Formats: sequence, C-alpha cells, structure tokens
Amino acid sequence: MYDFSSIVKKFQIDGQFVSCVRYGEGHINQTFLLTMDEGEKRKDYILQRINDKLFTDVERLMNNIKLVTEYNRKQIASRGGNPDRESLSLVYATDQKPYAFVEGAGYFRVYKFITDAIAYQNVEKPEHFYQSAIAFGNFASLLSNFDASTLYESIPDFHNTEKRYQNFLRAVEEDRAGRKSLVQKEIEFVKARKDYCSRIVGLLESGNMPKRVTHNDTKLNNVMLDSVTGEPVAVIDLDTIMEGSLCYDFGDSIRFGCNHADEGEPDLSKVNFDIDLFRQYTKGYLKAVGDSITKVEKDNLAFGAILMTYECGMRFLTDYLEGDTYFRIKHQKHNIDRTRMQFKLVTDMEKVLPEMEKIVNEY
Ligand code: ADP
Ligand code: GN1
Ligand code: MG
Repeated sequence: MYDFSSIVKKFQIDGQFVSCVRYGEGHINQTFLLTMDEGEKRKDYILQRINDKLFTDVERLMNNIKLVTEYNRKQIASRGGNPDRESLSLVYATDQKPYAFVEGAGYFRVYKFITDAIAYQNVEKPEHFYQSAIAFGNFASLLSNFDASTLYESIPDFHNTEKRYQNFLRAVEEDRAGRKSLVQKEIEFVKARKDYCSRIVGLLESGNMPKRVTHNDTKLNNVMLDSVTGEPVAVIDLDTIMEGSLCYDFGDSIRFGCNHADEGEPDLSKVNFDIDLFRQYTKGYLKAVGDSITKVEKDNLAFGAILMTYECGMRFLTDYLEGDTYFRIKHQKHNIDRTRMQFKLVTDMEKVLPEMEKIVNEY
C-alpha cells in the first residue's frame, strides 16, 4: 500500500520498523497502528494519512492541532496530569514540522499511542457514555480561555446547517449518481424540516449565543477511556477544532451514542433513541462544563441533538446523491442506510423533545 519504512524515516521516531496495519473505524483519514522495535521493547504509534482532498491546507490544519495540543499539554502538566496520556501528542517530523509530505503517497502525521485505553464504537455500558461526556465537557472547559481567533477554519461552514441545506438541494438538483428517484422519501424528510437549519446559526450570528472553541466531531470513538477503570483519558481526532456552539458538541455525542445500533444499521427496528443514555450524557456533560454554560446554550442543548442528527443524515444523503465521494463506505448502500438510521433517530427524538428538555433542566 505505502512504503511505511521510508515514511517512518521522515519522523523523529527511534528504533527499527516492525509493522504498520490499518486501525480504527474513522470515515475520513486513513489510520494505521505503527510498531517499532527499540531493542529492549516495542513501541506503538498512530500514523495517519491525512485526507488532503478534504483538508486542502494541511499546513494550517496541522498548525491548529499543534496549537491546541501544546496548549492542552501545558494545562494538563500544570494540573499534575500526564500530558502524554491525557492529550493527543504529536511526534514531529525530522524537519520539525508536525507532518511530513511523502512524494507519491501524500501527507502523514504521527501521534504517540495512547496506551491502555479504548475508543468504543458503541455504548457497551451506560457508564462509558457518562465518562465520555465528562471527557468532552472537560475538554471544552480546558479550552474555554483559548483564543479561537488563532484557529484556522479547517472545514468552512462545517456545522452551518443553512449552507448544508443549500448543498443538499444542489445535490438533489444535479443528481450526479442518478439515485434521486430511489430516495424521494428521505429528500422530503429533509425538506419538511428546513426550519431547523437556521435556529442555532441564527443565534450565533446575532451574537445571542456564545461562539466557543469546539471539537465539532464528538463521537464516542473520538474519546479514549481507560481500559480498566473506564475513566476518561483523552479526546482525540482534532481535525475539526474550530469556533462553534456547545450545542453542536453536545448534540453530536447524543446523535452517535444514544442508541444501540451501528451508524449504518439497515434494520431500523434495531434503531431506537435511548433516553436513559441521554440522561447519562447530560448529567456528565453539565457537571463537567459547570457554570460556564449560558442559559441560551442550555435551552438549546436538546434541540442541538436533533439538529446534529438531522444534519448528519442530510450529509450522508447528500453524499449518496453525489456518488459517495466524502464518507468512506463499506458497501453501495452504506450512505443511504446511514441516512435512514439518522432520520429514525430524529423522529424518535422529536417525540420526546419536551422530556429531553426536562432532563437538561434537572441537572
Ligand atoms: P478519523 O479522523 O478518520 O476518524 P481518528 O483520529 O478518529 O481518525 O482515529 C481513528 C481511530 O484510531 C480512533 O477511533 C482510535 O481508535 C484510534 N486512535 C487515534 N489516535 C489514537 C492515539 N493517539 N492513540 C491510540 N489510538 C488512537
Ligand atoms: C466523520 O472522522 P470521523 O469518522 O470521526 C465526520 C463527522 C461525521 C462522522 C459520522 C471531518 O467523523 O463530521 O459526523 O464522520 N468528520 C468529518 O460518523 O467530516
Ligand atoms: Mg474519528
């Protein structure tokens, strides 16, 4: 696939190359587990080929990650923590850059491997979901004084649902993959909820909701939990750190974690919104963000969960209509299965929105 032993030589990594194999379930980058032999012991790293079709300015993307990880490492150290374990840590290239370009292969970066920790693909125990909420909540408060204006917008309008809606309409219009007739029901589902698109964007633009440094991709598998205690270790996958709303981060976690099915589960009878898990997450997140959350954010958390699920479904549907050019797929129907699964969750949440809001107010 790639000449890994020569890629590794571009980084400040000791030892002899042993192996490099595909790793994890991310949809965007290509992730590998790299193992080196250091004589007395073996050492693991995470090597990633950066998706430069999507991240067109790798230099600035990696500068974001450098700024945020260095900031977090300092904060963690000053609190007596272990930065190598509690933060994503870059291994620099031999030219001191936080990435390396390899002719004919692309852009690569290396992270220290976070040991004895797991990134869960599904909520196996409610406690894990609660702990992931603590992790993302702590992450938000760790960055609450970080100057957002120093960050580059790595994917412009990432959670701008109005723009996402326009892109969706264009994809329907163009019908590049000739699939439009197969998904009329889903297209109508999106159109019927057009009003959702302007709510949070409007609050942010009018200055009525604070803009914060947010992670923007707060899936359960973007947090590492201790493999023994289940306690939070580190938040990972920092490609989309940008200015955003707390409601996006909260909402995306709920979207992914508050059910017991895989993201592309085709059997919708297995896809059900679990309000008990919603309670767990809400409890953990509000505890971790503490007093820093404002009333307008709190009032919109539950809606944010519906919005992020709707947005993600709309993005999967757009990708299906465009011929699967964005998200990595495992089979031809993967994006439409993912779409239907998101829309089932939206429908479930719409039915219990008042109950969700009540839970938010309890904590
Ligand atoms: P993507 O952007 O494609 O989602 P991620 O950065 O989330 O890629 O990485 C994919 C998976 O690799 C994660 O879900 C996790 O299992 C694993 N992973 C990533 N970084 C580390 C790390 N520093 N230590 C251990 N595992 C990691
Ligand atoms: C992608 O990179 P990954 O797999 O953590 C996507 C998210 C989606 C998610 C859906 C940069 O996340 O926005 O919510 O898939 N990331 C990007 O699973 O587009
Ligand atoms: Mg990821």
